[in-house]
Amino acid sequence: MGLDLRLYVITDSRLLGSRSLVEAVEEAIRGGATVIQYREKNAPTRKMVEEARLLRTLCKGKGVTFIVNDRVDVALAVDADGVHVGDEDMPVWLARKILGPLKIIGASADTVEKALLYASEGADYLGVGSIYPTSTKPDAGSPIGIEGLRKIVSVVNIPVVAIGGINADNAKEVLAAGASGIAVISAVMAAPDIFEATMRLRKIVDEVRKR
Ligand code: TZP
Ligand code: MG
Repeated sequence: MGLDLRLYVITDSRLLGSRSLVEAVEEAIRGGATVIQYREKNAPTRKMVEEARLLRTLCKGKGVTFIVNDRVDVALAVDADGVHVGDEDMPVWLARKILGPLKIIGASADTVEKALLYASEGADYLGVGSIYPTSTKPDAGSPIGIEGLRKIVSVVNIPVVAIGGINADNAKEVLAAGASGIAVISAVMAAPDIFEATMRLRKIVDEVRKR
């Protein structure tokens, strides 16, 4: 399907300060994000649909994949490219039943067992982590580290994007462990210059993947 997971940038409205969500995503796209995930844990559905629709349009114009976190209904409502689900969301098999074969479904996995289950249920890719400690997701559980990532990559036959505490200093080792890409929140959304931060990460990813 041509899914390019190299640099998977996730929104977080709490980290934006005076910047707007659209502005932040525009900058991330300009800096080289290959996927944008709309992640909003505390907004009314109406607001989510409105914001997701804006980002959907932005991404479509730039050929960037657009994924909605948690919410199959919001993904459907704005015709997103797909949805990302975790343990407490719609099960992967049911999201697949609702969205059909053409939408992208990503699933979060922090163990080999979950990774195998979600792959068997029809996930297109896995978000694996937290790799390192992170303060962005307080309930992320203990970091699984590079070894945890390596184990999961070795047992599944779908691409893995690594998440949790990833930044320009550790991105290389994550990719070297077999991740198809890196997923970041604070490294981009909390950066003083979102464009610059994204471009820096994209350069690192492309350098590693060249070899
Ligand atoms: N899932 C596992 S860790 C995490 C999510 C959503 C948070 C990642 O945020 P950051 O700021 O890139 O560590
Ligand atoms: Mg979720």
